[in-house]
Amino acid sequence: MKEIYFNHDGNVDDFISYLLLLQAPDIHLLGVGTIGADGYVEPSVEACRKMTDRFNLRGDEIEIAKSNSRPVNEFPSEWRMASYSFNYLPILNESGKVTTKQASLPAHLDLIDKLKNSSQAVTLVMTGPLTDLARALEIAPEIQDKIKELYWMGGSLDGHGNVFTITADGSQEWNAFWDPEAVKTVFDSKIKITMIGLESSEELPLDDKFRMHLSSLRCYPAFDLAGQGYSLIVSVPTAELFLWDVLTTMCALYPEIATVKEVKAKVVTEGLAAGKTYEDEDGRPLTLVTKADKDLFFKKVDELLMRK
Ligand code: AGV
Ligand code: CA
Repeated sequence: MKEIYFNHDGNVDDFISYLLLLQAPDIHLLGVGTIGADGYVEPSVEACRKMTDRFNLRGDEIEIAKSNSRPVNEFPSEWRMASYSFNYLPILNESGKVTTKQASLPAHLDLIDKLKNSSQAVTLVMTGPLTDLARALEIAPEIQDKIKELYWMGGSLDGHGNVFTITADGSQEWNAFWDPEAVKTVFDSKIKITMIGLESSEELPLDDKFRMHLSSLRCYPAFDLAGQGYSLIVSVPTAELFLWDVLTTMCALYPEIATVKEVKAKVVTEGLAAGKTYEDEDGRPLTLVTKADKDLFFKKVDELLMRK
């Protein structure tokens, strides 16, 4: 059975990724950490605790670890606010109590602890910045031997980014921009990395068709949460929305969804291009997801959300 540790940063597609991991059969979730990057960390921890109470179909023993990592480049607060709204959704508050616990250690130390105590190698799924993993590697580099592979939503290798601020040149993806040094630390490790960047995830827009599909099946609680959750965010031309993290999670669960290419890449850590990932023959080996089988992707998402 696939052993998974999930670390995310509290935006809506991070939460829906967590929902899919809770609903998936045939895996074991070893732990969950959340970092205050594209969300605020307090509501993010709370929402994950409530989601675990409500949707943990396998009954795994899960605690939610709160990160104390800090940004190099902060996300816009308008985007981060969705974490508060998500945490107030009625379906997560119906019972009036929260049973799932917060982990005793901060997220990077929880990661070390859970990896060290795992009897088998663990698949890491990360849908936010790489900071908690980078900090864990600095303290305990030996954990690399316990990491089977890392699926990371971040970066892009086709030269385009999604950061449009005065402090960036637009060539970088946000998760990498939040902490470029962390990307370098992880790239300098020997961990096997599958990168789901903008080239593949931007083929899956959060469009009205998908929203209507979620709505039509809201009689299933997980579809309802996904539809309600996504209603908190809207796509605008200057800040388009995609199923970035959900694709990453689905590729980790069902690798057959992804078409991949073996590449070598580096990351820029200084200046206006900080956070930019790019192909370089002296770079570190990466498995890049170039394309997703959309039919299979949506079929599997449906299967998971229908479980109750
Ligand atoms: O760059 C994509 C990452 C994903 O992990 N996040 C959103 C996903 O959780 C940052 C992001 C880019 N554009 C955004 C983002 C937007 N318009 N709104 C919110 N977050
Ligand atoms: Ca994210």
